Amino acid sequence: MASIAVCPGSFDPITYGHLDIITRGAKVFDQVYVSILNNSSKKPLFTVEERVALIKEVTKDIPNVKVDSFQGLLVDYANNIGANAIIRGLRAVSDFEYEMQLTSMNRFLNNKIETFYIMTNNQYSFLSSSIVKEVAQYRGNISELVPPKVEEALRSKFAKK
Ligand code: COD
Repeated sequence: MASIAVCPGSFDPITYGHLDIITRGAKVFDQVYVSILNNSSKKPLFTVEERVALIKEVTKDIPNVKVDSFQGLLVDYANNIGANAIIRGLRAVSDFEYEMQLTSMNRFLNNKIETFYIMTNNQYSFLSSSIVKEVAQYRGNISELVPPKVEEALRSKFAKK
């Protein structure tokens, strides 16, 4: 049986921290779905379509990665695509409380789906999409934080604002 994992998130936008987790996850699982939560109550900087396109572009060299979006419960989505694993990244102790809550709730909802945590590469432990957006907004240097296509997309978003 093929091992299928979903790496869910907002990815608004994808950073080198996310990409590190995806790349390492793809070495362990046969297929990794990078799946964006389509949440109408949030106001993201990038539309779901823009985020899908950026993730496709930066993961194009990883053959076992698929990019998708979903609405509703993560465990239902995982079940629908035949995934029995969830991949999440852990940056610091501060992530732990939220992640424990998320994993416990997901296990309560469907105990056949296991969550696997990948510790961040130390060089990305301070990195988040929110911080990257803030630095980009004030024209700071983000070239070591996001892939070039994402940097370009951020520059053009903030040039319009
Ligand atoms: N290094 C390593 N990992 C990182 C880094 C970094 N620098 N930055 C982010 N990550 C990891 C995050 O820890 C996460 O695992 C992943 O990358 C994606 O990050 P985000 O911030 O884009 O994703 P989140 O936290 O916004 O995703 C939340 C979900 C979409 C998973 C969650 O809201 C969800 O499942 N919603 C669906 C509704 C549901 O099922 N709810 C019930 C469970 S509570």
